[in-house]
Amino acid sequence: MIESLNQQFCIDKSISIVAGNNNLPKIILSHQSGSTAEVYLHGGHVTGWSVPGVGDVLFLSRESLFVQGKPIRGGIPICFPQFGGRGSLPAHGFARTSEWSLIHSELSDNGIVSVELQLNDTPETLAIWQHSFILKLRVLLDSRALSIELEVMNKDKQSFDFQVALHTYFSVKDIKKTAVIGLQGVTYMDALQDLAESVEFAPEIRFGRETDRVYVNTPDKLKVDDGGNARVITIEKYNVPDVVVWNPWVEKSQRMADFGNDEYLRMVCVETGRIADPVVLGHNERWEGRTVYTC
Ligand code: TA6
Repeated sequence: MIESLNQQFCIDKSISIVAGNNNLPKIILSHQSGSTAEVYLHGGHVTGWSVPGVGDVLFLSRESLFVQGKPIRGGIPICFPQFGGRGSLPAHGFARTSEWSLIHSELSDNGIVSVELQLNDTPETLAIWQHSFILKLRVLLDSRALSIELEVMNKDKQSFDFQVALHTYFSVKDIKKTAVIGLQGVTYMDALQDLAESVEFAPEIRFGRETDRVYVNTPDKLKVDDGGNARVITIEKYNVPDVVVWNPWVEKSQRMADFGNDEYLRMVCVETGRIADPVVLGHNERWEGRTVYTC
């Protein structure tokens, strides 16, 4: 499988497919500047993004599983067609535990390296979500930016609604020296308080306990200040209104089998999605959203 994928999609010095963890097919993107990214077909899951002089930007748990039917813990899980437990599907939906197809690879004239993956409905998805769809993921790697584009198409005759999010795990040196900036004045639903609504008063969100909040209708630019590493990651989003801020802290970390007990100290999730107000698509209609991470 890997050999045939390379025959179709390999681009010398830019894109190759290798056997990743547990021999799962992994796409490696390499930019001429030295930045790299990696994407598993399993889950359409970006598991790594590294920039010279900055280091690894995404967190990946040392305990993560790489097995069929289970999500990878870390990187950029794709939540679709449901976010969290907001419905009858498995948590965060089935996209992150499905096997995606690689459909396109490209080295653009300006040096941007990109791949496109696709997930269609399958007998397994139709058994739990009776809608025909096409979900496309585009990953674009530049010298200091990683862009993630999602496109949903309704191939059904009836309308359907969905939630979608990039559940992005950022690597930080020390959560106690980390801040999320740009959400002051925004209303959030606190998942630890039965989704009770509050308004964010802090110009910088800092962490000292389990934090699990869905910020609704947020500004399209925010920052993750990884003070311990003296680096700031900028997040810019398009057609993606909501942001989730999550750190499991001590007790929840201990309850997560695929997450080290101490790993909460070195990660923060800042997730971009459409959660509070699900997208409704009619027959043949499509939705697109994009998030650009820059360091
Ligand atoms: O995005 C925050 C959240 O919904 C938390 O409630 C927590 O459950 C986290 O996602 C991880 O979910 P997972 O199903 O990947 O363990």
